[in-house]
Amino acid sequence: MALDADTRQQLLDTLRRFVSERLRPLEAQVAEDDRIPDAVLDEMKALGLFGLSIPVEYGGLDLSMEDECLAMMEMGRTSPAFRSAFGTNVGIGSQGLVMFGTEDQKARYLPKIASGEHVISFALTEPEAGSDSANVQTRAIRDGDCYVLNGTKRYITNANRAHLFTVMARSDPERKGASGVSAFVVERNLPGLSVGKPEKKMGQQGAHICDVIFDNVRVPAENRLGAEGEGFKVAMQVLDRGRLHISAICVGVAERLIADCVAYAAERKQFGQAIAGFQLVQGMIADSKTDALAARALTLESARKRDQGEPVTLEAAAAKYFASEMVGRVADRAVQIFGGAGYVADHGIERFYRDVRIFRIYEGSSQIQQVVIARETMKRGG
Ligand code: COS
Repeated sequence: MALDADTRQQLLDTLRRFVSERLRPLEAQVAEDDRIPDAVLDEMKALGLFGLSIPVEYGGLDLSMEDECLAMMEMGRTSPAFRSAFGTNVGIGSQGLVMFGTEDQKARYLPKIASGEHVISFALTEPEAGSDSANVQTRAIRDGDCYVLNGTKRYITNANRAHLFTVMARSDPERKGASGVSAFVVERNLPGLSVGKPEKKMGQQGAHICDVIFDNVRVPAENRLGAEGEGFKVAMQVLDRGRLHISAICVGVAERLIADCVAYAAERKQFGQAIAGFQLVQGMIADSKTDALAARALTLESARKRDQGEPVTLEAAAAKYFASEMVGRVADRAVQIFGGAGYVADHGIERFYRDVRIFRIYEGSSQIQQVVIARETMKRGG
């Protein structure tokens, strides 16, 4: 649902205030502790952040894709770990249910996902199925009124806090590719389901990824999402949407870094003047601003297209590809403009440089986006 202009502005103003007054002062501490304080998570719940994309009848705000992207551009103005805390509830975790769930499944799970009482993760990736996601080996074998799940999922965001998982598993072991895969909503407390320790990562401390292990987990057949054998398509459509959400975060982080660079360049003096006066510094600021504007326009245009009901597989891949590469360039220039101060930890610039690296990898690497863009372009004949 698209918000009217006033309500949208109110939401964006509220988020900007929350980010600048509440989250930014905590960035260093969250990175140091590798933990977002519970009080902050509670404030995010109260603001409705866990339910941004969930239909109103289940307690969410039901934002349009464009409004969700605008909201994520605000959230990008702080450490991306904060966004990750509710990101799977808004995006890849919940959207299988929102798009393909039955009325009963939605009524059972969405209200607590929207309120943030329950965290939901997206479990597609496996040790041998990263970019080649149709190669999932986790089995879901029908046994009476259940499917029995066995296998390991890897690098699953928010798994340590999750109450629910959207899981893609092979329900037909005879079929090797995408068509043998089905999707399920799986409750964390089922016997045989365990979660590994959070991985130590390069960046985004405070956001966690873990293995999820299924050892003869009996999942009721009524928890299957969509038809048997359609799980890969569920995952791909969820990712089409997720890639726009990630693009928007990349834009927000870039805008934050550009603002930091402008402020620093105005204050830092070398050769007797502020470095903002040097055209080689200005060139870097100009390149970053141009990059960010282009990514913002591409992301919002693609989001509007999706809101109009048009397929956006190509556009979402192009936005994710461009925006994630763009924020990498912007973060690199930020380190350069800050110089030595960018390399040491105090200003947080090196932290953002590490934080943004994952954007080129998760929800489909840049190389996978290139494959999708090329295939879709050739399908469309140009
Ligand atoms: N929407 C709807 N259906 C889609 C789709 C999409 N975006 N993408 C693919 N499909 C369908 C195809 O139409 C095909 O259906 P049919 O067999 O009925 O024709 C089926 O899914 C298989 O598609 P395809 O043959 O393209 O599968 P591939 O194995 O070649 O894989 C890529 C396609 C590489 C694009 C896919 O595996 C991918 O996106 N990988 C990256 C996964 C990823 O993002 N991982 C991150 C994990 S989440 S953090």
